[in-house]
Amino acid sequence: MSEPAGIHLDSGLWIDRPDAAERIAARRRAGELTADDAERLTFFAEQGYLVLDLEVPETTLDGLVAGVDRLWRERPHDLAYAYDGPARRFSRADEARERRRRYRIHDPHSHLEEALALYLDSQLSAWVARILGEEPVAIQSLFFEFGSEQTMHRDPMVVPTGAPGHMVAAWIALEEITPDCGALVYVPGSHRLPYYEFAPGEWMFDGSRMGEAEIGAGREWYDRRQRERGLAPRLFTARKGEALIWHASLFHGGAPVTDPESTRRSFVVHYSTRRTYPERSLTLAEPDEDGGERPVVWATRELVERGGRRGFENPLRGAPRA
Ligand SMILES: O=C(O)CCC(=O)C(=O)O
Repeated sequence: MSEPAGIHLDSGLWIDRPDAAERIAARRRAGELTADDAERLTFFAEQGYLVLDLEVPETTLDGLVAGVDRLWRERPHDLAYAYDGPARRFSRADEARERRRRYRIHDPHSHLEEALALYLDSQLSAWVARILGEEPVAIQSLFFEFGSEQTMHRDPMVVPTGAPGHMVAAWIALEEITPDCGALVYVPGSHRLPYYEFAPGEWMFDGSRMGEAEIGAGREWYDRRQRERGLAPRLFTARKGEALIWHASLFHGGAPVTDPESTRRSFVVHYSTRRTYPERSLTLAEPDEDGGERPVVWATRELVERGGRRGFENPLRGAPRA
């Protein structure tokens, strides 16, 4: 039996059209882009990522890291974290057991000024706007203290958006990132691959209906596609303050942590197009009456704004105690 060809995810965004390179050249001729910006955009269109030196003060990066120590002391009930499972309120976190590799904090921009500054950073936002070709909106932030060891994936497989493929993400190094700390791993050029069909017509992974069998079959299918095209993974070993911006469809994940003493402090922002993304939601595992847990969806339409740049508020911000 021949293999399924996969699904083409039609974002409708200019960067995904076959004439993207010509459009960049035309905008360069019209003086709308500098030579450097045109070169970087062309690289992004071809490779699916670009690396930037952020012009943020070091105190912002260090302040965010110090702020996370404070969050661990205060454990706010209206902030979420996840450790090897669903997101839960920080007030339920157990530092001794859970402050370790693979944990993350969701939307710390609601509690830390430095995280908000990066969430709405002007340089990142300008690049994301250039890539999307329209007004972006930051939709979520994540803080990682250690390597995530996250499975290789493409964001549209797991993160819903209003329009297919309307997403860009930025990964910011809050300290020097070495190869042994479980650095971000990505596959240049993989954004142009078709999508595996987990079920007929479905490119998203749905954990309520799918499991290890679908994950394994998808991994094999994608591995073969990458090998056929000679695509190979690369580690983002970064300097403090460097950021990698990736295309929605770029394969990425967390490399294995080989130095158990290492940290990998990093901050991630996901963006979509403001026009197509009206509401942000977050599902938490909340305690139920029987001593178990039930999923509760928190949603918000509230935006935070700085200098005309917008992002969604943490949906849990200001929530009453559970
Ligand atoms: O930081 C990582 O290890 C992975 C982050 C990631 O996959 C994401 O935020 O989409």
